[in-house]
Amino acid sequence: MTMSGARLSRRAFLGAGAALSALTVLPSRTGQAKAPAPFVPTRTLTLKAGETELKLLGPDKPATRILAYDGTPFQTLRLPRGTKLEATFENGLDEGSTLHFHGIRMPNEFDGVPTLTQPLVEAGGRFVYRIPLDDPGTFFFHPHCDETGQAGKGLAGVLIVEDRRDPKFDAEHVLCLKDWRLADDGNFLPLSEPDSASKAGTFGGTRTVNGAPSVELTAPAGGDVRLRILNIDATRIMDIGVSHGEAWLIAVDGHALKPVRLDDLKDGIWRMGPAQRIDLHVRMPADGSAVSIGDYRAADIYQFATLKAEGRVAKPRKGPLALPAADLPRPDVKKATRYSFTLQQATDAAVKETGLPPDDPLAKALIDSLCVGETTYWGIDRESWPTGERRHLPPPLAGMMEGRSYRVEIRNETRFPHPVHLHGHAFDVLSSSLDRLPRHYADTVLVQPGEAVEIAFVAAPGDWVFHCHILEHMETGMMGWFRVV
Ligand SMILES: [Cu+2]
Repeated sequence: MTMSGARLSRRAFLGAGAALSALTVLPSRTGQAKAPAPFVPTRTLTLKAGETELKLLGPDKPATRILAYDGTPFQTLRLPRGTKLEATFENGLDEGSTLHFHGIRMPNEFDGVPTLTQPLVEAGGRFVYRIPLDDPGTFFFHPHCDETGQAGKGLAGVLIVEDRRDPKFDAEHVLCLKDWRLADDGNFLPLSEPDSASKAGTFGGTRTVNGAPSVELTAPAGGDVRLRILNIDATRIMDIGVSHGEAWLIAVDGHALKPVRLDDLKDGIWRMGPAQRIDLHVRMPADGSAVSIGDYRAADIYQFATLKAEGRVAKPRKGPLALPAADLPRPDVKKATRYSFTLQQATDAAVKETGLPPDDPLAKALIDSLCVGETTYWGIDRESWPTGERRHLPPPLAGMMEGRSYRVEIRNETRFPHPVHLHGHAFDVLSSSLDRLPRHYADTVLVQPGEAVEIAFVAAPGDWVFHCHILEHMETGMMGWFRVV
C-alpha cells in the first residue's frame, strides 16, 4: 500500500504491448540528467564463471563440481577505496548469467539485473561492468540469473574495499558461510524443492566456512582481530555469536556503525540472513586460550571458526576499534516521502496472465531472459515478479525522484523471515516493531514474521530491484522494483 508519493498507475506504465516491451532492456529515463564525469578505470580485471572441483564432503570423499569465478571458490578481490573498477564478465557456464555487485552504490546500467538493467549474458558471452568503489567495507558479487542454481553451486566472490583510514588490526580473516545440498557421491541434490520453496526454503546439509567444515586460526594474545563474516548461503539465517572472547560488531553490510559489544545485543548474537555481512572486532584472550565463533541458531551450534591465542602483542589496546564511515547520502527522515510494502504469500490476484501462450518462443525467451522460476509462491503488495505463466514485468512498486529521501516500511505478513535487499543503495535501518536494533546502515534487512521494519534512503537514479534474498523466494515471486527518475 502506498501511503503517499507518486505511485505509477499500472495502466499508465504498462500500456499496450507490455509483454513485448519487457523483452528488451527498458530505456533509462536518467539520460536527461547532467552528464557524469567520464569513467577512467584504475583497475581492470576479468571474472570468468565456470566449473571447478572442491572436496566438500571431506578429503577421502568424492569431489563436487562447483561453480566459481576464475576457478577459485569465493575468490576475494581487495581493492582500495576510490578504485574505478572495470570488470569484464565472461560467461563460461552453459546458460545465461550476469554479475551483480551486491551492496555497491553504482550507475544503474551496471547493476546486473537481466531485462531491467542489461540483456542477459548468454553462454560464451561477455559484459563489461564499470563500477566506482566509493564505500569501504565487506561486499560480494554473484550472478543475478538462476541464482538458486548458480549461486547454490557456489558462484560468488568477495569484494573488500579497503580504506586508508581503517584501524590497524593484528590479524584479519574473511569467513564465507555456505551450506551445500550434496549426495554421498559428491553430486548436487536438487537445489530447490517446491514444498520448501513455498516455506523457509531448501536447506543444505553440508555446512562450510570457506569450503571447509571449520577453520582454525591464530592471533596474538591481547591482539585485535577483524573478522569479515559473509552469509552467502541461499537459504539459511544464522545467529552469529562469539564464545570466550571480547567481541564488538563494527560493521553491518560493509557499513561502519558505532561499535556494539556483542554481549550487549539481544541473546548476544547478530542475526544474519542470506547476503548479509558483518565485521566483528575480536580482542584475543590470554596466550593458550581460544575464542570460538559460531552459528547459535540451530539446536546444534555450528562452531565454524576457532581463534587460538599464540604469542602476545607488545601493547594491548583498550576498547573497540571503530571503522571509518562511508560518505553516504544521509536521508532526511523527517521530510521523507513514506511508503509501506507488505511481504506476502502469493494470492490469486498476484498471478496475472499475458497474451502469449506458454509454448510461444517469445514467451520462452522472455522467461529465460528474466531468469525466473516456474511457480509463484510469494509477492510484495499483491504483485509478484514474473514466474511460470506470467510473461511480463510488473509495474514498479514505486516511482521515486532522484536525490529525494524515502522512508519505506517493510511489513512481513508471512510465517517465514525474509532478508530484503534493495539494489544500488545503502539504507538507514530506522526501526523494527519487534526488536531494538542499533541504528545502522545496510543493503539487506531481515524482516521476521509479523514484524515491520522501517528503512530510509536517498534515491539514486535508475531501476532498482527490491527483493527477498532467500533465493528461492525471489525466484518464486518475492521481487519488485523502484523506478527513480
Ligand atoms: Cu524470503
